[in-house]
Amino acid sequence: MFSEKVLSIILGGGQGSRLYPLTDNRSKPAVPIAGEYRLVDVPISNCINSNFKRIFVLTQFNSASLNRHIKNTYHFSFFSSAFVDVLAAEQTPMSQTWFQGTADAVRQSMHHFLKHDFEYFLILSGDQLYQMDLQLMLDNHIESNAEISIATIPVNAKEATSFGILKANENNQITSFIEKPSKELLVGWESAVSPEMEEEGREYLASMGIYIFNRSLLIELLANPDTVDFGKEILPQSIDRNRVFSYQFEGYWTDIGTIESFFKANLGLADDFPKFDLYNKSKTIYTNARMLPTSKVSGTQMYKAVVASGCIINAEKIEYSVIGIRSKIENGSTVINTYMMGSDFYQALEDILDESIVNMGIGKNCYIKNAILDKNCCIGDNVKIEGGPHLEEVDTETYTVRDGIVIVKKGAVIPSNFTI
Ligand code: ADQ
Ligand code: ADP
Repeated sequence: MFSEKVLSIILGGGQGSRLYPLTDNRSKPAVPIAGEYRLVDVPISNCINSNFKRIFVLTQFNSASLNRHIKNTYHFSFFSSAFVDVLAAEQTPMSQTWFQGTADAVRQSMHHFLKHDFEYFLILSGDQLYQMDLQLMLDNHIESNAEISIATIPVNAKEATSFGILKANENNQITSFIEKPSKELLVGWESAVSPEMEEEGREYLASMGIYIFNRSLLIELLANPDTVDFGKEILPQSIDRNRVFSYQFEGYWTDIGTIESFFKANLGLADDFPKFDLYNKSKTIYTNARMLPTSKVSGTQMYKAVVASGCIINAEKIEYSVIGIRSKIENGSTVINTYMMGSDFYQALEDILDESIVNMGIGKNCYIKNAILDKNCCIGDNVKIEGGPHLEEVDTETYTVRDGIVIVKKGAVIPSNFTI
């Protein structure tokens, strides 16, 4: 059984331009993370672990890999009404445009939601890494007699300008809210926080972009077609009119909507004690069970390396890196500070033996540092890729440089002896 009270809606992404080129030919929820998962597995798993098992994923465009991933991964019992469904922006007689923003995405899909019985909408962002018991948030919402609840987390002044910032009274009722304030506007928005948070300089209460709305209230608020965004319109306008409460969370939570934060969060899994805990049974992150063979490693020095299933690794050295499914790395190569996403399939033996083809994976005697290698990359022999602040931002057919990180595009062929 699962909670009948809640319908979960995951905001799977707008155009995803901040994660370009990873979102070039897939929707944002389908972007691979942590060697064998997809971004969307995180909010879906949080919902499932909280016993909320009716889940819609809203996305700006339909991508084959997202649909395949959801279909292959989330099977519920034949007798259960649990589901995970993808809703892509669609043209209907009522709406002929793409989603204009987060609230508009929910409005345009409302006819799908209202076919179900539920009391609360749970709205979640699709590009965050965290593990949270959302049932506790619902309990708090009900106990406070709230109409809207916002999950919140203390952040420092630098981060505060990228989030919705709020102030709450002693009962946690939110009294004011400002979306992404400039440094100047932030003055006076500090909140009383726990001594631990204060010590870390985290004195601003930020919205985590996770909301619970009473069903009838959200329907009413979205009836106004001028409201396009939750952060910009719906929430600031509701503070004075409705009972809006803060549900404070102090665990690990990070937004991975940019290349830099995405890169850091992935490599963070190679830490001795990763903040995102993939080893806790009650917080399992689910993904496609691919039945891959175990990984095979030979002659490689590995320091803080996370290696997914199905890899064949003969590299010289792998350091502080995440190596995704079905990756192949040949002799003499060094991989440092790199997220290699892996491959969708194994190459046929005749292709591997064909000397005229650059094979999938990393060839011999390469040096790869500060890079993201998207899936199915073919990197020849003696290739040097070294990201860092010395590199200018560029976008070529095979790679992009952003925030000093080299991103080799999906399926790109980098010929032998190439240097970036
Ligand atoms: P942002 O994350 O900057 O701030 P936004 O760009 O609206 O806000 O994205 C929220 C979520 O919705 C993301 O997962 C995004 O991918 C998705 N999304 C955006 N546009 C969409 C669309 N048209 N269709 C479907 N999904 C879409 C928000 C809040 C802040 C809060 C931060 C916390 O506005 O107040 O602090 O989240 O990360
Ligand atoms: P995973 O969940 O394992 O990452 P995806 O669903 O993203 O897998 O992609 C694997 C896809 O790759 C499958 O749809 C499969 O059809 C495709 N594929 C398998 N073999 C090949 C091949 N030889 N060439 C191109 N694509 C392939």
